[in-house]
Amino acid sequence: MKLTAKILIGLGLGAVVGLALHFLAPDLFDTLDAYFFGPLGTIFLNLIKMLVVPIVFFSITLGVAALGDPKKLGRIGTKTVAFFLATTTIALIIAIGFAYLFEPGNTGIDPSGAEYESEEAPSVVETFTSIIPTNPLQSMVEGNMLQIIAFSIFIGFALTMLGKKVEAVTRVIEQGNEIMMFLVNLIMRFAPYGAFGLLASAIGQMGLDGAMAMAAYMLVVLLALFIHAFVVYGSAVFFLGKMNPLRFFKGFFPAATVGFSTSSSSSTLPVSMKVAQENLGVPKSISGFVQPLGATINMDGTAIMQGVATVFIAQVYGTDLSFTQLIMVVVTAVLASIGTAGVPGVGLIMLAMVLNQVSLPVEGIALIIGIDRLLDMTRTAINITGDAACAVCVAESEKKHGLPEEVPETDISHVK
Ligand code: DAS
Repeated sequence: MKLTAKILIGLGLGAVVGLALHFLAPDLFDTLDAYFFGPLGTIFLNLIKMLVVPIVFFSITLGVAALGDPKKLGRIGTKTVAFFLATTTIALIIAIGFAYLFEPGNTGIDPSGAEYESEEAPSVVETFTSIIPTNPLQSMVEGNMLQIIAFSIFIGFALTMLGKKVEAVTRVIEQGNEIMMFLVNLIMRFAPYGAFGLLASAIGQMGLDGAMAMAAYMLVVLLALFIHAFVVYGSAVFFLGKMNPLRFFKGFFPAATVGFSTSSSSSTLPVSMKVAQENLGVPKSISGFVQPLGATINMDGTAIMQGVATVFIAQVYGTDLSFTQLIMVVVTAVLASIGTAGVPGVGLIMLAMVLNQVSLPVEGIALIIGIDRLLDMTRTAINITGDAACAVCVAESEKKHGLPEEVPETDISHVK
């Protein structure tokens, strides 16, 4: 049976078991969650997290080195960032439009007693100035993705400019990348079990009672997420990527299920890249540059949640947002998504930054926090799908420039 089918079965079983235990045997659920579901999900999450830093370093370094010509790096970087900003802005317009159309905040929800302690969000300026690492090894130890990406770009650029002088180092990095991809294959065999544990734990803790009260809000977010994915990404891969959208969504689906399970773009990165390269034919040099960057700075799904949540909270508190304020929501949410790493729940933390920008009570977040985990799963799957869509479009656009040389694959067929 295909791995995707196994992961879907793991997800489905996890949801059913978690929900059943939540309603029928909550005490048994607590015990199972503590000693089985939780550890099972955490082991899977940690296994793929283990590969994130080395994979980001190897893939971006090789991606930049394989691009060869620095002009190519500039061209690809420009296209990538332009795609990210455009799709995130469109995502926010869809989100805010739907929130005004369906008015989920006008369903008689009482905001009294809502309390939320917002965490300090990094300012936009410090987000950009802190991209250059003062100590690259410390950045790797701390998992500071933007700094690791910046350092990798510099190393890749140096490999290109020094060429044969450093071919031994280039070879070592190529082999390191192959080792990482081998390990991804190995770990993915555990994905169905990890997905089961993560879903059983999340659904079992949340139940559906919280969701009913927030049904309107949740449905508007989910509708905006799927419209954005199928309409915006579907159109982009069709017109720009010259790819049948059905092939794109079917091909990337295995990675989307892992993103849904883990609620973390960064943790899913090894799988996202493997799937984009193997199922969508994205060259390693493009995938290795676009997807790690996207997992860190491109979060359309998160921006959609922030757009809907801001209007929802304004509606619940009876506040009318002016057009200028809505523009500020779009700008702040786009910048907020750049500053956030792709880890579970980070979108909610950045939502506080957006609410502050338009002087809305941050306490409003308490109204939606209960069901945020389920929405986080869905928006993470959309976030990484957007990164893959960008990689497909950039790869197609580079064909007329002559795609960069492929990094030769080490033969691991004896392992598969
Ligand atoms: N979980 C985040 C991600 O990994 C998204 C979010 O928190 O909104 O993409």
